[in-house]
Amino acid sequence: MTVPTLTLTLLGASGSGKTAYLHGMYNRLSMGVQGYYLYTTDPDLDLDLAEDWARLRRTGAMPKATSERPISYEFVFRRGMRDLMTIDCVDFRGNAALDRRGAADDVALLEDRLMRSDSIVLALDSEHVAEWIKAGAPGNLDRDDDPMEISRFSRAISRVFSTRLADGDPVPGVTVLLTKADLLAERTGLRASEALQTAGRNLPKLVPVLAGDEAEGVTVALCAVQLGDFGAAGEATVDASRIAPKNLHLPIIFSLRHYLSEGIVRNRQEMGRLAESIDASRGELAALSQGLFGGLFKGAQKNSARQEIDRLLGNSSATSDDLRRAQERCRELDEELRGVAVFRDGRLLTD
Ligand SMILES: Nc1nc2c(ncn2[C@@H]2O[C@H](COP(=O)(O)OP(=O)(O)OP(=O)(O)O)[C@@H](O)[C@H]2O)c(=O)[nH]1
Ligand SMILES: [Mg+2]
Repeated sequence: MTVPTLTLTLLGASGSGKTAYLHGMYNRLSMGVQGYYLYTTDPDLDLDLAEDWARLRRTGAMPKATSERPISYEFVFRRGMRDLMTIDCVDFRGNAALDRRGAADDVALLEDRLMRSDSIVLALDSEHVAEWIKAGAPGNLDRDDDPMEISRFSRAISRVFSTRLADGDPVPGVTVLLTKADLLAERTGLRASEALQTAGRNLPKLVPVLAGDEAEGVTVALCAVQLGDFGAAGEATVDASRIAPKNLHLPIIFSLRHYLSEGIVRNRQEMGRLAESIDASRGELAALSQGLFGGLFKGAQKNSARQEIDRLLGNSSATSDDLRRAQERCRELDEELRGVAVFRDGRLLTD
């Protein structure tokens, strides 16, 4: 099985915690979670990320706000000795998705990238999600007064969905990432798990494009992650003794799971096509073998029909091996993902 490349794009308002999440996620997964590891193909980048994390632990210095020059990462996701997936990830500043085209180079870059993304992560700051929960989880958030900028991100995402559907391509999997999850409990007074469940049940009201009736063909995971219990200040320097990473690996595991299941659908279709071709070639061979006459000429035709059948059978067995391996990996990943709320076609599958 060749190693697939997953194009992943992070969206979310400025200061919602995208860069911090990426750093924390890398740190967590480079140490390994249940046999899964992440590493960067560029060893210098691995050193940069490791140094940043060591500084955070030592001094509490958070990564800087992202500039108009997005930062590209190429990660490889590995299980045991096998590379499972390359993740092509670019970290944009939040406003790259909100500014006018022409305002800065990264605006067009992000738009183009979003169109060819396999996976989109929408970061929502738990501070604001908690406010929404406290207000009774209402629908129709005021477009002009939403610090999460959900309606503008939704428009960008739904443009991607409709273009992909029109081209007959699968739509990207989406993770709604509740960042700074320490604030869920702190701000709502609920237990974090209760607040998360409330957010899950009401996701169609928070982000209708992802979880409402209109979300046909869309798969969405809801994950709450945190780097630590830093409170709401959003400071450039936090209290290093309060670093307490939670769930940072789950969104990537979900992306891998979604990507593999898309591959399974394609593999099944391919198996169906191969089975039809094999039947057709066998029919041809049987027809050629029936008549008594036509000697030499038919012999050559029969040989070529036999060769074609062998070739198709070879392809079919390789595809079925791919399919079996992908199904096995999906089962393993499902174990990891137990407890993550997943929506398909706008309906909650798990809680
Ligand atoms: N309470 C809490 N605060 C966090 C956590 N993670 C990040 N923060 C705070 O959020 C701030 C902003 O995080 P960034 O990662 O820079 O945000 P961003 O989305 O990349 O911002 P832009 O690059 O401007 O779009 C950090 O400086 C931290 O103070 C967390 O787990 N808990
Ligand atoms: Mg950033």
